[in-house]
Amino acid sequence: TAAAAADAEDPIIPSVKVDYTKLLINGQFVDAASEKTFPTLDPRTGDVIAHVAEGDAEDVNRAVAAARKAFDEGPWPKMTAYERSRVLFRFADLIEKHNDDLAALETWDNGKPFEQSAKIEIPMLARFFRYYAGYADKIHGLTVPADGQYHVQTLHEPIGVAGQIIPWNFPLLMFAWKVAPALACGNTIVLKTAEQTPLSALYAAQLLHEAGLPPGALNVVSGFGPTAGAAVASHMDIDKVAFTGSTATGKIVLELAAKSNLKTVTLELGGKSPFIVCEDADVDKAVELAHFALFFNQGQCCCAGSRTFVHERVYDEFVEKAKARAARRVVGDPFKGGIEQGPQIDSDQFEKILKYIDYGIKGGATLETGGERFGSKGYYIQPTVFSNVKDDMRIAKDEIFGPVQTVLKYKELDEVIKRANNSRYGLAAGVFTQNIDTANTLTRALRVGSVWINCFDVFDASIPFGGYKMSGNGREKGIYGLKNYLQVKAVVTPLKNPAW
Ligand code: TXE
Repeated sequence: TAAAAADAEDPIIPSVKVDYTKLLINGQFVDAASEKTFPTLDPRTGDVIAHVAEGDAEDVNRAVAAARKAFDEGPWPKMTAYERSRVLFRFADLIEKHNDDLAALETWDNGKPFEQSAKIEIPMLARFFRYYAGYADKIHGLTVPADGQYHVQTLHEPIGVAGQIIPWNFPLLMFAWKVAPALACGNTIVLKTAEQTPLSALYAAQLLHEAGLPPGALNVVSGFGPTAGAAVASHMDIDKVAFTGSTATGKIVLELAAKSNLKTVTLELGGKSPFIVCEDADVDKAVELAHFALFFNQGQCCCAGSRTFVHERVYDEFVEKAKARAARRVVGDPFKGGIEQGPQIDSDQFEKILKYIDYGIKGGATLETGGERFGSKGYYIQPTVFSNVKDDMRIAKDEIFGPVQTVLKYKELDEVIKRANNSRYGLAAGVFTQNIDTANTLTRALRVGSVWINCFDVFDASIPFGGYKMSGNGREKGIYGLKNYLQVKAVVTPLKNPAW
């Protein structure tokens, strides 16, 4: 079998060197104050890739001091916007030059297919920085026609020191979503990467300095959530915190921000996004798109289409074909060509997913395919499909964050709208139909931050992304993403000669 074949071969060792493992504070790579390190693991085997400096509260203090100084004294926020944009453009060029090394680090630390890293994610990283580089010198306020004899203008200013806490599922794209708009607006940053994937951000941050970023403008602290992450969220000298991760941790971040200095908080949290296949759907196309919507990135997407609602008229055919498609999914060493699915990120997530598969079976859903680990080492899981899923089952309510598709049957449009909206989450939705009226109805009725019609996971830099309900607040990407990093100052001057 494919599983046996995967086991028989040793994992491919990428040629990239792991050069950067220390904390990046004030433009220098330094050890943690405690001199502690932690291992970052290869999800294909569980073997150690490298030992990385483990930052905690004291290192966050040092990083914040550097970011504060770089903000208050410059040069970053005091440089002309054009100069700032040129640094970001040069960084994008360097990303392209180092595409394959960045992609190799990303795949090694995360387990995602190398082809996905090299052909999609690293090019998108460059694209994001170019997108926001273009904004840097086009950010400005308004002249406001207030009542009375006043000249009123707004100044759009950077907020100050931004704390950013990111997850492990798209380490470099999360770096881009956070760092690019913050720098474009002239903020300085303390970035806390995920403990599972510290490597690629350190490499990228080094390139950003090579592109001309002054010391202190971006500080990167690797480390754990309850120590380094909590220190960022509760720091008195951080002006804003942006977080992407689980809803449970998002609540903690918001609480820590409130208890400290009321820093503004933007949150991009979990989801349980509906993917709705209407009765007029071309079933083959719907199966393929629903498969992509759920299984992409090992199912580790906040917006994964993880509740596949299928109209009863096409349900049986859909389930048969979805099962066959999942069974055909190519799982294996992500460094090999043609691989669609690598390992899950770590043993915690691996165990969590297997536990949910068990809930599915015990809860009475029908296991159509998969359901077990793939191979015998590393964190691989078989692509899994459940049919006959009911709304109140745990697999239909909770974020599984793995390669587990749950298929639910529906009859009426009103019914599926209610059921799709009956979730504490509201991140995204997929709609598959040829009927414009159905598409328009669903678009307006669904309480979610993104609706993809006959497509899914379209992540262009210009398109805003964020959640309704417990999927978070604020929008990242596009022009909306700038708002998170700007203060608005109203400036009022009496007019001396009102007649003019
Ligand atoms: O998330 P955490 P985990 C979901 C997904 C997954 C689950 C758990 O369902 O199975 O969350 O994953 C930092 N103060 N998502 O445990 O804890 C942490 O170090 C400050 C959805 O990895 O949210 C990391 O940098 N920070 C998701 C980041 O928070 C803290 C992406 C995310 O970790 C902290 C990832 C604390 N007390 C998981 N505790 C998405 N929305 O895309 C942890 N962190």
